[in-house]
Amino acid sequence: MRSLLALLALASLIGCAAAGDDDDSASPGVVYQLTPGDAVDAEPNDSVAAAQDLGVLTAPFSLTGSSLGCGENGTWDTADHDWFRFSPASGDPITLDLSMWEGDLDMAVLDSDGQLIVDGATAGLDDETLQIALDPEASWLLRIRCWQGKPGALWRLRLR
Ligand SMILES: [Ca+2]
Ligand SMILES: [Ca+2]
Repeated sequence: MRSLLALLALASLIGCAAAGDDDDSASPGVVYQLTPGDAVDAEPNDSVAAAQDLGVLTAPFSLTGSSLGCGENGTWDTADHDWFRFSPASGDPITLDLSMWEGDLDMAVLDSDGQLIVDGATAGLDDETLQIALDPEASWLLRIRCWQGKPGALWRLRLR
């Protein structure tokens, strides 16, 4: 699965000559590739019902993936939604850092009923950070989706 994802990411990046993201090193001919995290975005995970179960997470932890599609014209219709289910190892505050390449991604944490707890959406291409303390006895949902950018936009989430 990991090699497939790497291949997909590679395929989507080859030929992307325009440097339109927040990575100053972006230049034609450069192929971006992410070292897979402790867990990797596995499609299909496009709904709460299909959320990928990450189990109990202990910092430091990393999750990598790609947004196969991004939103267009102010809607999410064409965006790849990536849903994950997890429980923190403790009730201590955790920090979630989302780094992204080739897209403007948003992340949010929701409760198991799908009620929004915290939304990290900020306009623009800056990386996003959330700090939150969650009940370890409950399970929580993490949603990552691409508002605008290139299909195949890569992302890395770090839990610390
Ligand atoms: Ca995805
Ligand atoms: Ca997905």
